Amino acid sequence: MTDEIVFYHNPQSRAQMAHWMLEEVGAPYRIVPISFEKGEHKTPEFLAINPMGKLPTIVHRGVVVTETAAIIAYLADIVPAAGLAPGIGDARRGAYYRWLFFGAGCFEPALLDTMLKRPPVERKSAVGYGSYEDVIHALKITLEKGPYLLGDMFSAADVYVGSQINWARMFDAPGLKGDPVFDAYITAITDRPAYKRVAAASQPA
Ligand SMILES: N[C@@H](CCC(=O)N[C@@H](CS)C(=O)NCC(=O)O)C(=O)O
Repeated sequence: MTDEIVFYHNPQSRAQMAHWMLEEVGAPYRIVPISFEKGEHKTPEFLAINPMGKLPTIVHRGVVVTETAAIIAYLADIVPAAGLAPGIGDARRGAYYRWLFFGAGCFEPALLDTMLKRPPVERKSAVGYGSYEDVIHALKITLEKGPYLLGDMFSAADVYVGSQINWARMFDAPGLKGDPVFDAYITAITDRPAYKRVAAASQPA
């Protein structure tokens, strides 16, 4: 896997998660900085690549990949030597999919609804994520066994879901800060060299 990945990036965005993953796998990539202020994500050129006009977006071997979870899972697959996804046929692959999809389908909307103070829905049973509290509980009891979402194996699911937990804690989302389980988890994943490289690169000069 030597072909360069083109990475449309803005550090003030979900693209940080993809950046961390790019560093984890060590694949060659080239950053194309996208300024939200200048509206570079809504130009005809960029919309031709990602009609949503959103980041992160990557292009690899002529194929566009959007959606943070998909990008992260794709990167794990194209660099199997990085060991960030259980192989097909490995039972842990089920848990791996579970947490990636949970991150995109349950945790993210629960988090956004909570942070944006949207009124709670009346029919929790009809809402995919149930309630914010249910989502946090599901994460917590899994990480209690830990140390990672897949037990002993750090995976791309931790890059994705862990990034979301980390972000949520920075903005004081309920139930995540000052909790020993989440504290230990965040300490462990943010201690990774790839995470630190991206964090250092994102510091204002
Ligand atoms: N579902 C997408 C969401 C991507 C997204 O909303 N990105 C934001 C930045 S965090 C964005 O590009 N916003 C610019 C805009 O929509 O104008 C994903 O998971 O990657």
